[in-house]
Amino acid sequence: MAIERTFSIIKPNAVAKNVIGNIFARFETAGLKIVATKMVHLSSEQAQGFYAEHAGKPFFDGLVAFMTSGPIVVSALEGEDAVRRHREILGATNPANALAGTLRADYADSLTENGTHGSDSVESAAREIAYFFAEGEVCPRTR
Ligand code: IDP
Repeated sequence: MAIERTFSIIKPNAVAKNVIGNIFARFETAGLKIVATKMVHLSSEQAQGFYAEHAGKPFFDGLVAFMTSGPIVVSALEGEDAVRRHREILGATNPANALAGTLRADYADSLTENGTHGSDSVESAAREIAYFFAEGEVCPRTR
């Protein structure tokens, strides 16, 4: 299985619940390694740019308002099959469909305020990591 990188966001509602360490523990328990991380408070422009693929959709303005409502934690994770396994830990986008034991089952408040983000492909991950981190800020941990 290939070593991949993926990109994670702990969204404002999950940061507000004070569960950053708990979420990191779930990633680490699953064998995913944090290779970059920081807390940021997005501007509207940054949030619009990150979610550009959703521009024009009915939920876009609400999503941008939510994502700028408080600080978030952005991270790059590394591990075998990281993209798929990370999304498995997050659970379904809509918390109503998230399996018990997933982060969204535990920490989502609504479809928009669903607690966490995870890249949906290796290509998206590379783009999303580069959106927040310079190359030298990502520290490889698997050889
Ligand atoms: P993902 O985060 O699971 O990859 P996307 O479809 O890329 O899901 O949507 C990005 C984010 O936009 C979701 O995590 C959620 O916060 C929000 N979102 C997606 N679809 C809806 C919707 O139909 N209503 C409200 N918010 C939505």
